[in-house]
Amino acid sequence: MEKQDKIEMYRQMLLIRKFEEKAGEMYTQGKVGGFLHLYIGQEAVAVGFISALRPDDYVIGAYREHGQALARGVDPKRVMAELFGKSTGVSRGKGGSMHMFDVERNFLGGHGIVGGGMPLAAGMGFAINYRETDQVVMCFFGDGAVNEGAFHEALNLVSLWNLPVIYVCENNLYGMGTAVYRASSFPEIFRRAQCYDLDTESVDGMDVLACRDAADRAIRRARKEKSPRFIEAITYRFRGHSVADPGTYRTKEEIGEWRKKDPIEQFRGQLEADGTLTAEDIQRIEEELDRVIQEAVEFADSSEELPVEGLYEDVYA
Ligand SMILES: Cc1ncc(C[n+]2csc(CCOP(=O)(O)OP(=O)(O)O)c2C)c(N)n1
Ligand SMILES: [Mg+2]
Repeated sequence: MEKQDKIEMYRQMLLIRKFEEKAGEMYTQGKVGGFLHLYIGQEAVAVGFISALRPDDYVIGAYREHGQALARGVDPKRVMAELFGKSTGVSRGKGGSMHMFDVERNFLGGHGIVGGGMPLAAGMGFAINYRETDQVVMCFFGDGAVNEGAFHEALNLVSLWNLPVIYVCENNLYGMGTAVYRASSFPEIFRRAQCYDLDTESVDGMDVLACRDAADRAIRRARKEKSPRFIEAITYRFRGHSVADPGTYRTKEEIGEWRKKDPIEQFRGQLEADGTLTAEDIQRIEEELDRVIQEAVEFADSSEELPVEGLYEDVYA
């Protein structure tokens, strides 16, 4: 991989981190209403996987999707404006945190229903085969989704019909306050996909290059052979399930252990050690991103809300 690509991956992870920190701050100031599920700690998954895609491929996420939207190149201004509920938001302020859509970037949500994106991804894979193109679909969801019926229906169909869908399960060890081992009959999630005869693998979700490698392999096969794949990325969210989570179900020690594996700090250390990133680069990227985030907040804050008539637009009836 080119030096410049690695620097860009570092930049994108830091963009997500800074964006999410600011979003949390804006929530406490009352600027963001409704739910807010932060992606802090999981940045390597979105950036490692999405950076391997072509612009004409499809991405679909769950409700912890701000990071995926940003990694897909959705304008941070429009993501922030969506959180603020403004008309300039990616979903015109009607979706909020859980429902970011950007058709121009083939980013198709943002879904509040756990597991809801999985059958949709199968449908998108079916459309790709029907049109005979070599695009792929990348579908992100949490460990909580694997206990939903939709998981089984979707995996069965992508395998049976050879659909070019890459399922990426972000196993952050918890679904709300429930640890995986308390909810899953066996906790190695990738093994559950094997009963549908899918290619599966488990990857270190705190290692952006490991995620990128797994994505490259999966995409190559999906494009050429229409072969679906299921990847479990083991990761951790540093913050609560949502901003309203008191977090009583995990210990400070556990969180501290995972913070030592911070994906951004790890990657920065590697890039500094091999001479890819200099102290000046780091400083320049920090300053640039602080500006980007500041502009996103100013844009969101100064944008208008959608007029009431707008509620009747973009609605199927
Ligand atoms: C079908 C459905 N059931 C229950 C919920 C309530 N709910 C919201 S988030 C969540 C936990 C999901 O955890 P996971 O998939 O691991 O995602 P994470 O929050 O860890 O990113 C649940 C049960 C829901 N949104 N949809
Ligand atoms: Mg989870």
